[in-house]
Amino acid sequence: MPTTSLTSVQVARFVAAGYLRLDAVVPDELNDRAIGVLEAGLPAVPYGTPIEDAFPTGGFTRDLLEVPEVAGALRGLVGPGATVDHHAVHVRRPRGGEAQPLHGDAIIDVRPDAFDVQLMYYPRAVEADMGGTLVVPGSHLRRTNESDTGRYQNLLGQVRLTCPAGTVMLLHHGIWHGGRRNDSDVQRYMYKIRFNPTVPQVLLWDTADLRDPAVARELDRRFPWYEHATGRLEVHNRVHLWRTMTADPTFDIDYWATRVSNRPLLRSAV
Ligand SMILES: O=C(O)CCC(=O)C(=O)O
Repeated sequence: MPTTSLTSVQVARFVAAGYLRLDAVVPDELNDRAIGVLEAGLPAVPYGTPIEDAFPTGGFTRDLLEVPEVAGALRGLVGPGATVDHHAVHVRRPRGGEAQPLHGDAIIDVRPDAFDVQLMYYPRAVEADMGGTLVVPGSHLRRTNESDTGRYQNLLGQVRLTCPAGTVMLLHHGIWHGGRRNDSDVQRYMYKIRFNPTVPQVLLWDTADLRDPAVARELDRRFPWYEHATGRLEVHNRVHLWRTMTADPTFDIDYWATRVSNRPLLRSAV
């Protein structure tokens, strides 16, 4: 199966923002096929089912996952052998639905060394008034409990997705997001699949640019809604995730993680 690998800069962008966008990567033929499939609905997949068993060869979902950009990005983030957590079709009827409160898709999840990836696929273009998924960049490492963030109506720098047909987003499971009301006359389709890793999420992408200074620049990125002080904690948390994902316990940005792990007593005992 041909794949298009992610670079280290792209993975660092995911670690900083909590999501990656792959605009218009799914061919029109598959986008057209998607509409009938999503309208008809898809059978539930039991938690933990391997992709090959959940989505047989030649079926719509398998073809979607084999689009080279999608396959490469999934492999880079969640690795080979990922299993399916669940999948769901989200259709927002014209002039229908209510704004979902901001939420993360699970309970508080404090795993320091693993994350699930949620794929969101949009077979048709999403315009500004269609209730495109709202995401809050950089929110994924601020551990919250499901919809406890629902009281926040708008955050500076939030992204209300607009995109061309055939766009796929891959999101860290912790990202704050929510579908919005569809104020247009056009149906909005979104198909979501959550994947669980079964291998350590370490150096799974094309690492040729691992030492590129652009990697640290991505990881040091601040988002407009961050408080001055807590924004530093977000960078600190990313440093830890990057250390895990690169098996490099020395990686740091401005010594944020090094400083708070300096234990003279332990050092002198060695
Ligand atoms: O409809 C959407 O765009 C998002 C829906 C969603 O992510 C959810 O229900 O958790």
